[in-house]
Amino acid sequence: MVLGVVPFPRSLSTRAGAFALSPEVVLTGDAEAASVIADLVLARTGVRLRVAVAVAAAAASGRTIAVRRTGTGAPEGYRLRVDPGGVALESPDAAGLFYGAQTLVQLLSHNDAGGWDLPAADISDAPRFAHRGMMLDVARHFFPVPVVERLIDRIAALKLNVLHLHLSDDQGWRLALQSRPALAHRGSQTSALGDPGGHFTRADYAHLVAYAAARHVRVVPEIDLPGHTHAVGLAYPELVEPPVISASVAETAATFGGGIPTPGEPYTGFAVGFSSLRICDEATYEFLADVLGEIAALTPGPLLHIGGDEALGTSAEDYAYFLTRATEIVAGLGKTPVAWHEAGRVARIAPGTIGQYWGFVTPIDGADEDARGFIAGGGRLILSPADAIYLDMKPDAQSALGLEWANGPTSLEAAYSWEPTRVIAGASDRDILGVEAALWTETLATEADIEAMVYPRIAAAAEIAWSAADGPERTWPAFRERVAVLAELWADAGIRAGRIASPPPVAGAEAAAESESAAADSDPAGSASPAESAAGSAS
Ligand code: TNX
Repeated sequence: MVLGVVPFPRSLSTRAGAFALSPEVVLTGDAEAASVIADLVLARTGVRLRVAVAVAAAAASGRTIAVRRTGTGAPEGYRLRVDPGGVALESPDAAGLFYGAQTLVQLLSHNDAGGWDLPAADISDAPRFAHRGMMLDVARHFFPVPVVERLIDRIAALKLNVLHLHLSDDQGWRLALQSRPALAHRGSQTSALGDPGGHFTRADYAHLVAYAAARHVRVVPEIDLPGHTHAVGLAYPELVEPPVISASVAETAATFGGGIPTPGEPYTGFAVGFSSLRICDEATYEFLADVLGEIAALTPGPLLHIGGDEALGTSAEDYAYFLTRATEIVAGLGKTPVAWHEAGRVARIAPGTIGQYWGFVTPIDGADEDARGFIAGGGRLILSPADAIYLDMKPDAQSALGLEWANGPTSLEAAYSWEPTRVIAGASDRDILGVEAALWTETLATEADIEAMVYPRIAAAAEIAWSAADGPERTWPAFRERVAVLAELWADAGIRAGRIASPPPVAGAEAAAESESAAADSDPAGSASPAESAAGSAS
């Protein structure tokens, strides 16, 4: 039987037999993790397990799921042992218990009696990379708090631990600030495609940070600077340069609409690289101190992202001057700056600045050289190769949603088939902080749009971020089979996932029989995958 476990653990072995869930099963031990498991199991199966923190109470009833913090072992790791008579989950920390709970839920399957079973198994697990993230662009289209909450739950279920919020761009400013109220007031009214805008209040943001923390997810806020700042000019025209209308800006307007950016008017098109803060004006740095200072104070996590991408109308000299000062401001606030990879070409950015690489799996145009600049400066890299894990690339040529510029369309196989240490020559595991999938939202206006683009490819990003490169089942054919099984869980949870493409036809009778049985198990090949039929019934 194929287990829908993604990301795949360091080691997993199954034995004969199963642990059957029933309302008599008692959860014992760590109270927080026990209640997480009870909630997840209830949502997945409808079975309400009892939580008895006092072990004596549980002993009387017999079968238990025993949850224990051990204090030693790999951070975020866990051991899960399932026997027909009981289940034991152990971890050194709360995050590891949380991830063990997620694995437990992925292992659940229907039994012949109409109930739910866990297969007897031994699992030992821990992550490869510390930073396992997803970026959501709430600037091109704004998404309200409940949508972001659901996304947090869903990425946490795949053992991701970072939500990077792209909070500002040419099309909108999405966080209300006490120090600069005009930003949200004037800069957040619209979205790309002329759709309605919106913004988070400080309380919304604090709520999301806490909601994420409860699921072992840290929020990394991004204010994109010095480009991508047209919306700043709606509030503070004196801080921005006039738009630079290049041939590519005009061409993007011709292809996608949205017109030519005009000072003082909201921009609803898709062009990039036309806006800039005024680099040589001290008022700009007073603005940065206010905005970054307030966001740093609202954000408990260590990272603060200042963008730095596509400042195409800014001279190299001005760009370097700006990035030096902006990263120093962030460091002075006690945070580690993060910037897109272009900033790695600046000689004097704050030491330890983290670079986020958005070039291709096989770098072009010196993007790898830029990325190595961060390592030289004592920093590390977050890898977001655009032709693999930019989730806004069309998943297939027929998709009405998404863009294609990064060698798109990007299949699930392309999202899975790359190795982090082989992207930037000279960057070893130690230089790589982690992996982040990115969802830009120029073409995405609704939660259903998000789901169609995020799923199933986010599962590929999660496995690359978590599972060892040479780990068990860390191959495309094995991953595809597991994802097809996991898609049933997604469909049951109401997620309107994109479809999982059919495996290519296989030659030979033996192979054909094998592919038929795989189809019967999980229907990865059928035209109506579980995920797809969920999409059908929901729309
Ligand atoms: C590039 S890659 C961008 C974004 C766009 C995205 C669309 C990067 C750091 N910037 O501004 O939204 O492409 O795919």
